[in-house]
Amino acid sequence: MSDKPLGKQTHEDAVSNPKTEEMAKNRDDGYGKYLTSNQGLRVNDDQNSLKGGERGPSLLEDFLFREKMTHFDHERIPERVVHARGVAAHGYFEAYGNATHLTKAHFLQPGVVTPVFTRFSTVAGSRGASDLARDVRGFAVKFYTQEGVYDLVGNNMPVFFIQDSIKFPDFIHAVKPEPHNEIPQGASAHDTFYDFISANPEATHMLLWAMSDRALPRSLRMMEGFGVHTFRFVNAEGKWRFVKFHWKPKLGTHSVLWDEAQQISGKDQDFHRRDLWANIEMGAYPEWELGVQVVEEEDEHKFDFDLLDATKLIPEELVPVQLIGKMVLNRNVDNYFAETEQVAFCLSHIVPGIDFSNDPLLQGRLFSYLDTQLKRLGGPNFHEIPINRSLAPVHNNQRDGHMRQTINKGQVAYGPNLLNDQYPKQAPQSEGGFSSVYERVEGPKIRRRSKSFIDFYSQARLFWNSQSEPEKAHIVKALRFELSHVQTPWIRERTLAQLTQVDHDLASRVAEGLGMDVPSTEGMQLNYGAIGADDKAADFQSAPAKDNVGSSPHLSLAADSPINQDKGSVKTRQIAILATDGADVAAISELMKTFMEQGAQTAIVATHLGTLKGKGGEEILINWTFQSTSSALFDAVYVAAGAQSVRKLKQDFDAVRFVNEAFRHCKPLAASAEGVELLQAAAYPGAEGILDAEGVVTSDSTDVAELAEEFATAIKQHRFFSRELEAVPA
Ligand code: HDE
Repeated sequence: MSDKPLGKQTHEDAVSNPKTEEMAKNRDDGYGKYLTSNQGLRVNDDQNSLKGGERGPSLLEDFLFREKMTHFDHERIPERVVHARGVAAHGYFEAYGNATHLTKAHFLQPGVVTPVFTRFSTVAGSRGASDLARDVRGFAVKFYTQEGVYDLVGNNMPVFFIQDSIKFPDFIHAVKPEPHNEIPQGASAHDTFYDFISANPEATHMLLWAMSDRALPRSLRMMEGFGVHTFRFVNAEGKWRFVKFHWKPKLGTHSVLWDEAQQISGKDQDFHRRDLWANIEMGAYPEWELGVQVVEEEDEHKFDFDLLDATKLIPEELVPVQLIGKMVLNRNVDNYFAETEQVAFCLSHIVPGIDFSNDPLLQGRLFSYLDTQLKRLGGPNFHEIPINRSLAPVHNNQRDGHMRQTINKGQVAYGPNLLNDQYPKQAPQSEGGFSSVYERVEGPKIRRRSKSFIDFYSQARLFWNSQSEPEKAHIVKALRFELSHVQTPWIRERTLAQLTQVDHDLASRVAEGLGMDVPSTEGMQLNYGAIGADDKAADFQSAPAKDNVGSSPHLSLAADSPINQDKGSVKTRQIAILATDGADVAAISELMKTFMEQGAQTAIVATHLGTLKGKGGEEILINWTFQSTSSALFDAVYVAAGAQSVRKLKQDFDAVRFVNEAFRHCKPLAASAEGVELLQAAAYPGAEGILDAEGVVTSDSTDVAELAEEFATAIKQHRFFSRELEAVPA
């Protein structure tokens, strides 16, 4: 066989990235070149169309005009029906080499480094929606392995709204803008979504995730990823085990508050996209570790939930996550459309050593992704688009179709053939041929939900129990916000009825905000979702949540949660320095230097743009004004010393508001000498105790060394929710 054998790829190879090199022939920047038509004809005048007379009609003969305009008219392709808004980057995956006994997948063998392309997305909004919508985030990774493309198409939440893929079109129709008026954009706070939720209790667990802080990531670099379904690992001996995939961010998992999210959507709706792009550009490459939870085949039924049910997770306390590799994203795309828009993820892109399970949500996805690419990218040759091209050689008897790139030689396009000595030939497993796991399958042909899926509330209660008090308060506020936007009273009531099955306290806190009572569920049919017309509804009614579900600390984002332990860092954190003319520039410079050395990023926010003139005549460049930015775009705020500067800031309502909002959003704050006065000025209702609050660091002195250390410790904690007050808008 002439194909290159599977070799060991070195780390250096992958950082220079074989996929990046492979795509080189498709790149063009036009710099230093003449303008041409698509046929290579040099164009002499691209400013004027061909006309009959200077003021006369345009001529049909103008082939240059027609080519240019036709291409423009055809620039758009359908956006993804879900996950339309996304951002992606290149990088590499490095296997730790400790999974050899679990899987024969080559990219997970010791020392193997594989190029990847990773796309993050929101689900409901269209391509132009805000990054900060309350939504699930897609987390899709394409591995260009030496055995072919492998796609791990996951989300930032480990469960899903529905159990059977046949319900997906209904669920998406319910969450997307309502069809009569196309309102609201990228938001779940509307009647059709909650009508669906209130009739489909299988969605309750995921609803709580979507209402939690997980739906508002601080950064795409600071969120977990999950394969959601149970998959299988198959080792070289053919032994298989169930696995769940996890991505663990090196920077910890952090979120913003809903009030902040709404402000960010106004000030910078590209906030996440910009944050990912900027950090990669400045070399602060985001990293995640890939982990697996492994369940032996014989343990399939040892849990009180079904491993094939995608509305359930395996608590990490029951089955710990083993880390088996890491991903680094180290290069931005050259062209958004060619790469991020045209990348085609398919669950069916799999490699030997990994296999599917019978999860009915997964099985339906196996159909949908290929199907959707045919429509979106226009035909069956989308695998030839540079970003989708496999690094492993492709040979088969598939032919033709729109925009075919490969020039297949020879008279034979079928198998078996003798004319071409059987080539391209089927590969034995020993040569990397993919073979599905051998499994006995039997059962009646039946459309029915498995009874083992019908506990809709216990894991929702587990999630609720696992949240810290501030996180619980955020869920309550989110549900109050969402249900306030629902116009139909009985939809609110039915949703409360679902919530009360999870936890009475949760339901009554939400009800209080809505000015309602928690409804009695007596005689109410809570579930319409898993039932065919001839099924008995009572057979599919979930029991109430189990009493003894306990809690899973890994599900909380609190600073002391196991998922954030030892991950506190000031790296890539954005610190606003509030100062204006007359400020202590020497101290500002020292603080900036200290934080930049630790990998944080600082920006001076002042009353005007241009140069700030310090009290001793020194000058420093200003980055933003109070009109052009907002504290919502920063992680922490420092007010510099300097009597004249602070006096001006105190007179500027936007500067005062900047501090007040940062405080109410529970962010670390610091101030030196006169700067403390601005904090005091910002102590209007709801922030009276500002100077004594947790995470507020002040110093009488203008010496910033000690203050910077204490401030850094505060920034590492991300937020101080203990100071969260009722005054913070929902
Ligand atoms: Fe998707 N999903 N999905 N999904 N999904 C798509 O494929 C679908 C589900 C996810 O960055 C579509 O190329 C069905 C779960 C991501 O390009 C489509 C079901 C999870 C992305 C589709 C699900 C996901 C998609 C639309 C229920 C987490 C964006 C465009 C059975 C594990 C990938 C496209 C990218 C995209 C179908 C549920 C993740 C229509 C039928 C569960 C990250 O094929």
